[in-house]
Amino acid sequence: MMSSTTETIPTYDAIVIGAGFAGIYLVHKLRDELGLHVKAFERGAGVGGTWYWNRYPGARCDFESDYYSYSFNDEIQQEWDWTERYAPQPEILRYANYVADKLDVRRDIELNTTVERAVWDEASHTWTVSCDTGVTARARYLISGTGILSVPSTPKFEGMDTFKGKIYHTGDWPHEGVDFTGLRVGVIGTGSSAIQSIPLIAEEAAQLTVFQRTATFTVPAANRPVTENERRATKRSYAQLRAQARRSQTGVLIEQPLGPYGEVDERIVRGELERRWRGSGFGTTSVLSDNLRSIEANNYTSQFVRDKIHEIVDDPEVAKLLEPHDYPIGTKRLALDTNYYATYNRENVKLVSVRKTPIERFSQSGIVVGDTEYEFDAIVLATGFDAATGALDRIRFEGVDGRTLTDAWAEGAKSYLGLGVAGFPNFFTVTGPGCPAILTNVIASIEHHVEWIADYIEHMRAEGITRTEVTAEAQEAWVAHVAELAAMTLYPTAASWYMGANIPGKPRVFLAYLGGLHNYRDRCDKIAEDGYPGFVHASDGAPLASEQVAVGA
Ligand code: N01
Repeated sequence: MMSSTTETIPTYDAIVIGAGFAGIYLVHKLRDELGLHVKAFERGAGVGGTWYWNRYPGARCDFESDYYSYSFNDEIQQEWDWTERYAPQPEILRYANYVADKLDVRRDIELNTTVERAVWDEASHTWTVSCDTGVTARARYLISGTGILSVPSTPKFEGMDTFKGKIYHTGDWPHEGVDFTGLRVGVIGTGSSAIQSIPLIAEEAAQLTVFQRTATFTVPAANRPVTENERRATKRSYAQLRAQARRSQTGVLIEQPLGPYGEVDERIVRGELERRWRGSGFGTTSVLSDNLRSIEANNYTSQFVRDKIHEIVDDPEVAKLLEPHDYPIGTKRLALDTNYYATYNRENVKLVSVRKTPIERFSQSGIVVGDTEYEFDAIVLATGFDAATGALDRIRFEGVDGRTLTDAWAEGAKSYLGLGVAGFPNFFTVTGPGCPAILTNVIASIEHHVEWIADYIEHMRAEGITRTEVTAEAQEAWVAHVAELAAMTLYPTAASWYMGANIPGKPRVFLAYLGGLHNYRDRCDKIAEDGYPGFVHASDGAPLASEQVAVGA
């Protein structure tokens, strides 16, 4: 058991885990606006989180950069110029670094440091955190900003270690880049990462073979450079854009539906789908308002995309294989692409379905499926992430009575609002399971959580509260509410990472609140206004030095 009274342990008001978009903002908010003594620990050698690790060819955001960026500081949004509608990964990483410098947060972030364990101490109402570097630190508040998609999932294929070529994972890409020129390359997976990288790998490789288990719905990104005039117009209207985004379902303005299936003239629906296909991104699949609730509506939209595949792909057999049939469109993450389906018209690209005959094993020279051995120089695993809970599961959180978070979540992640967990006092999770983040522009969700947590901490300090804990009742009620909303939709019918279904043995729980960011924000605001029902407070922890000042002030 770690001692909480050892004075040699550096003590902070707050410890932040991670220095991605959440961590950068947390350090700034808590340090510069609340005046707290803050320390962040980050596993990577740089800031940026997802955008630090996911450097595969074609990686870019798929919410417009005008929205997929911080809104809390007008100087930042006025100074920064996005060059494309959907910025590429190097530009987003430059942006994260620019913000970190501008806000001068680096001095409070310890890089190359993985938090391994965090232990709650009931006597002092503090957490003691220990890291792989041997660093130990103590704080009143512990806040995770560990990301939703930060732990790559690598299936254990037999014989993987015997393969003589190189194996890469899209979620942990070499920083020096990979030159596929003239190589025979295999890609496993056809999710968003594969869909972004396949067209670019195909341009370099001598041969590219894609192993597809589940065909994925994707719609054109219609990415393009941003003109100077557009940039100026956006900067002039940022205040309004951001306000609208905060009041929206997904933290971004998406074109409105025309109405439910059957209630709008079919020719109008079809025409609108055609129009949106040419440039509306996610809006393409929201022409029908009941697309995610009615299977008839969904079939209509799904079939529209399947027809498009046949229009684009020359070989009808390949087009047939690319047709998604295993889930309703939108119930697994929709992808946005640039030339994905057209890539299968290239002479050097081959599609292999591993739906009926799975990958049997890796050999020294490649991949074996049934009776066929495919030979490669390099294999790319675009096999996704242990989403939402993966990064938290890898840290040993020991809460009240030493109970671990992994134990608490053994039958599925449970959280109140995706912000706190019963049994883990003074621990806040930015974009934790059960909040809307997964289905939103995640930066909008991150900003909301950081601001809500900061307000709560300010309240606690003003009131002399040293301990807060989610009640089991509030947590159960929230979990039931999240599940109830999911059950009213088609989402649970898909074996998606939203359900934890991509990780063998992971309990199936729908990991997102479906009520929309706007309603969720209202709910969180009301909870704050009402004095934080659903949390119990105590004030008998010895005050930290900075708290004596705060309460006395
Ligand atoms: O991962 P995925 P991803 N044998 O889980 C297949 C975000 N993102 O990294 O569907 C064969 O979607 C698996 O097959 P199946 C975005 O939220 C955003 O692509 O399980 N195949 C699937 O095809 C996204 O949803 C952007 O049958 C195997 C693929 O691997 C999330 O990250 C860009 C297999 C994994 O797809 C994850 O996307 C990229 C096996 N044993 C990612 N195991 C933006 O545009 C797995 N697969 C911002």
